[in-house]
Order: sequence, then C-alpha cells, then structure tokens
Amino acid sequence: MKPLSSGIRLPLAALSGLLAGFAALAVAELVSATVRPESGPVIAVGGAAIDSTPPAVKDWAIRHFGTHDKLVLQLGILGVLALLALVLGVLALRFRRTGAAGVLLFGLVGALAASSRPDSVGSADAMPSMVGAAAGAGLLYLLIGRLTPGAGTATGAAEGEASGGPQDWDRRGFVVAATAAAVASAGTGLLGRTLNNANGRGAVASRGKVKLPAVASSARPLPPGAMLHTPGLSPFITPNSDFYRVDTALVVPKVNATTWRMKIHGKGVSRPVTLTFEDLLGRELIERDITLTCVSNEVGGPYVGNARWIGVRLADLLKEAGVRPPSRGGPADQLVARSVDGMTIGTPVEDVMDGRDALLAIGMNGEPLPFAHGFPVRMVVPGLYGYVSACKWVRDIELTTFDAYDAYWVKRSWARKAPVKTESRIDTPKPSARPKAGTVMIAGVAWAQHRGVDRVEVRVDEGPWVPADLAAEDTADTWRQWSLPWKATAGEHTLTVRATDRSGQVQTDRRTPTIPDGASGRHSVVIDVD
Ligand SMILES: Nc1nc2c(c(=O)[nH]1)N[C@H]1C(S)=C(S)[C@@H](COP(=O)(O)O)O[C@H]1N2
Ligand SMILES: [Mo]
Repeated sequence: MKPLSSGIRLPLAALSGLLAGFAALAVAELVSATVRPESGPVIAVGGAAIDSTPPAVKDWAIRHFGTHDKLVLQLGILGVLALLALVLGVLALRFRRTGAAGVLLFGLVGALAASSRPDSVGSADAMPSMVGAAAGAGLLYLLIGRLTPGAGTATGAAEGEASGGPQDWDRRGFVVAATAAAVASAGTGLLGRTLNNANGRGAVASRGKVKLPAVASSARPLPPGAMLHTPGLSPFITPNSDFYRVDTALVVPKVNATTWRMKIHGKGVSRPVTLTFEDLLGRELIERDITLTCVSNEVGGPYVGNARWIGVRLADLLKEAGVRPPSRGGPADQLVARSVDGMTIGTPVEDVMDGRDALLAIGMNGEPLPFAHGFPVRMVVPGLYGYVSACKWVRDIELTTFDAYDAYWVKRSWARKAPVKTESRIDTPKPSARPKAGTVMIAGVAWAQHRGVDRVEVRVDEGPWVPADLAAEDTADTWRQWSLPWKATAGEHTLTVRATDRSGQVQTDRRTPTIPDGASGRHSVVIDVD
C-alpha cells in the first residue's frame, strides 16, 4: 500500500468520505419517511443537543439567533458531519474497514439519539440512522477500493495506465462509482423529502377543512382608544405571521386534526376523558384577547405578542373530569400538559381554575392555530410565562403534584412557577436613532398580564418621571400601548420607561437574568438627537 501522501488519492479519499456521508443522510431521509420525519439522524441529534444544552447557552442561543437558532443548529450539525466524513474518508484510505466501521459508529449515535427522544415511537426510530449508515459505510468501502491498488479491476487499472501515465488505482472506476453515488444519493434524498412532505399533507388538509364555529362569548369589543397608531409602535394585535415563536421543535409538528386525541387523567380525576377535535368544536367556545410572553424575553426583547384566541375553558373540562383545585381540597396542584413532540409543561391547577380565562385554544386571530403555534390545540393561560402554561400541539393533560414531577424546563433549572413580571418596552425611537430636534414621539407597550397595567412613565436622562398617555385597556390580560410626545433637544439622550401594575407594584429597576423566572429591569434606549 502506498503512503497517504501519494498525490490525488488523498483528496479523492476525502471526497469519498463526503459522498458516503451524503449517501447516508439521503438514505436516512428516505427511511425516515416510512417512520416519521423526526426520526432522521440530523433532527434526532439536533433534538438531543437542544435538550442537553445547558440552560444558559440555550437562552443565549434563543436570544442571539432568535427563531433562526434551529437553522443554525442544523447547519452546525451538518458542518460537523461533513468534517467527520472527510476525516473518515482519509482514514479509510489507510484502513479501509476501520473507515467504513466509523460510518457505522456515527449511525449508531444517530440511532441512539433517535430512539431515546421523548417522543420516540420505539426502535423504528433507529432505522433511518442504521440503514443510512450501512449504505454510507458500503459506499465508502467501495469507493476506497477504487483508490487502493489491487482492489480495482484489472482493466480499469490498465486503462488508467494507458491513458495517463503510471497509475496504480482505478480512475475510471472511481469516477463512475462516485458520480453514480452522488446522483443516486441526490435522488434518494429528494424522494425522501418529497415523501416526508406528503406525510404532512394530511395534516395540512385537516387544517384547511377546519371552520371555526361561532363563539358563545366574544372577546370584549375594544374600547375606543385601545389602539394607538404611532409609527414604529407594535400593533395592538400581533398578526400571526409576526407572532414570536419559541419552542424546541426542529421540525414543526404537523398534527392531523382528524386523528388528534387528548386525554385528561391523573390524580383526583374521577372521570378521565378523551377528547377529539370534533368534541372541542362542539363545545362552548369563548374568544379572548391574551398577551403571551416568553420567560426568555430580555428586558426590551421581542418575545411577547398579543392575539385574539378562541378556545374552550380548560377549567370547565377539568370540573367535568372531577378535578378540584387545591384550595377546594383537590389532591393535584400541578397540571402537566404533554405535546406530540414530547414537551412537558407544568401549570398550577389553582391558577387554571381560579376563574381566569385559561384556554384550550384552537383559534388564533380568526384562523385555526398556525402549525408553528400549536395546531390543532394548545394551552393559553393569562398571567403565566409560556413555558409554564402554553403547551403547543398538546396531546395529554395529567393531574399530578409539583412534588411528584418536574416538567421539561424545570429539569433545566427554570422555576416551577413563573407569573409574568410587570414590564414595559420602548418600540420607538429605536436605539441609535437620530431624530431631528423638536417633537419626537416616544411609544411602546407595557404588560402585567392578569394584574393589568395602571401607569407608564418615561424619563429622559436623569430627569423626572413623566406619565405617558396610556391607550385604553382592553382587559387585564392584554398589554397596553403607550406614547409620549417629547420636545427633543440636540445631543445624546437616554430614554427609560417603567410601568406600574394594578397591584401598585412599580416595575423594578433591579436587573435580573431571564433564568430562573424571567428578566426584570427597565428598558432604556440611547438616541442621538440632531
Ligand atoms: N410543545 C411545545 N410547546 C411549547 C413550547 C415548546 O417548546 N414545545 N415552548 C413554550 C414556550 S417557552 C413559549 S414562550 C410558548 C411560545 O408560544 P408561541 O411559539 O406560539 O409564541 O410556547 C410554549 N409551548
Ligand atoms: Mo418561553
């Protein structure tokens, strides 16, 4: 065997590694279409990476990549895989079997990740990675064979010699095999993608068929003056397309509403129920405006939105199931919602049953829930951060206790209970804006869900707190817009806002990080007036 450094064989071996990796992923994609899209190795490893990321890093990633964090993660995994594939290819040139075995080993990692995901359907989830890795390993073994003397066909070697000087490898054989492998992999991968997409089409069709019934209780008509229209200010109702999205799902679950079922069971449930989507549509529906906020939202951050939700009162369903809140002697103080993608979200039973509009929501701003926001059914509970209240793609509700069970984020050092903190945000002017001296509109939103916002004040530099004009309140569960015309003078200025909620609490200036129960502090914007 020749030393590794011999000319072109080295980069060709690396290329073989890449092709083997590509083939493995393509075959895995195709096999995953017969299992479920989430069982593919990249998604499974990505999901495992998300779940085992330290909370601080995850919080950082959410903030810095926003909703793109998942794309970044997938690209990162693909980048690492490509590097590993290059290395395995080079290794295989020297140790052909070992290189191929290396590909199998990575398949095993993918298989283990896939079959240990919380939403795993069992050993079938291991198939895409295993079959894919077997294909990749076989291909690598074959391609390296063309590069290794003695392994190529005699004619191939002879042709190589005849056409281009001394050569001890099967050039034509390699080119043919490599090209065929690349084409076949691309075709296989595409077919897998297409089948995976087709699998989601049933769910898409089921959503298209949903007609939201008339509601028994409409949202309060907006009082006059509830909406301000200052340029640059967040709209009072956040359109679905602009609504923030925070979840751990690498692939948005496509749940078919016609086969969706949800169970309510557990401690203190005397009459367990199983609900279909039809059942929900046939029940009394209410429509409510509720502002949702993420615990990962930094002071001044974007992870807050206000929507008009339609759903059934969760408390009614619980009562029918025989559930009593702890204050009335019920044995369960925690309601754990489970989603189709294995998320668990724990909510205080007391909060859900204390008369607030805790919803099992099916509609958002006049349409069925978008897939990204939990179609067909999600929870929405006014006053609590999303991670302790707003389970999307919910499929199971279990009554238990906080002592007996820690939900997903609690296991990762977030707080068990997390009411939304009183916060306010300056939407305009933007940081580093350069408005002209004269009247400048300062405007933004303030929220203290389920308590209500009573006052918003703005301060310029170290000046006095000046009350802002508050838009009329929709409900205590919604945010309020505010604005303040300001006679801006030239120079650099710091604008700061603070809200006061109905319990009299002034938004604190004490800065705390998002972990464990939400950021606190006041939002400031530094601008330069010309
Ligand atoms: N299944 C599932 N539900 C979930 C989450 C999730 O990761 N998976 N994230 C929660 C968090 S942290 C928040 S803030 C809200 C966000 O809801 P949205 O994406 O519709 O804005 O969903 C909650 N429900
Ligand atoms: Mo969140």
